[in-house]
Amino acid sequence: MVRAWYLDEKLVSQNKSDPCLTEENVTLDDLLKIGVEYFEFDADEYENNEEYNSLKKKRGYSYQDNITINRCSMPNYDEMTERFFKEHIHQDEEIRFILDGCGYFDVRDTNDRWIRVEVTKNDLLVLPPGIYHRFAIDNSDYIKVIRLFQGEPVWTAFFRPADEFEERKNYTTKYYT
Ligand code: KMT
Repeated sequence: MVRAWYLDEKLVSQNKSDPCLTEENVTLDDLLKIGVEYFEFDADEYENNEEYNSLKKKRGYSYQDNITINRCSMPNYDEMTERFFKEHIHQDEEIRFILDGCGYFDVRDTNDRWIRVEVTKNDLLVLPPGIYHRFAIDNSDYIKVIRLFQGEPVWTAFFRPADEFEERKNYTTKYYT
């Protein structure tokens, strides 16, 4: 089950891979209000899971691959994890289904505060295009995920400030009331 909470930025600056857990919990409804969607599927049985396959079909998630983030298995680990943790947007949805391990997606709320979303096995998270976010591996330094995408994948990240992008403008129009 996914957990989410407001971040204490001072704690993060000491160690980005620490949960930096606070008492300020965030619910799935709160996440939905900023366009972040959560689903749960059995990561050991997902291939024949009707709901998983119908979600993929309904959303047009035709592309799928796996990545594992871990110092030993990722050749450019330092560069990649640094990039993931730098605040950015994408022009498309970011869809990640966690097969194993643990990590944190930090997303900005409409007051520009960081919400930390802990993802573990069975969690599927969808970040909308244009949301400022970043990713940190947790202290165990291991996560294995499926990346889904609509059509040909584009992994380009636009680092903040990226307010001029159409997708960012669309995002703020939709969620900043
Ligand atoms: C991204 O684009 O920020 C990522 O793919 C994060 C790593 S997936 C757990």
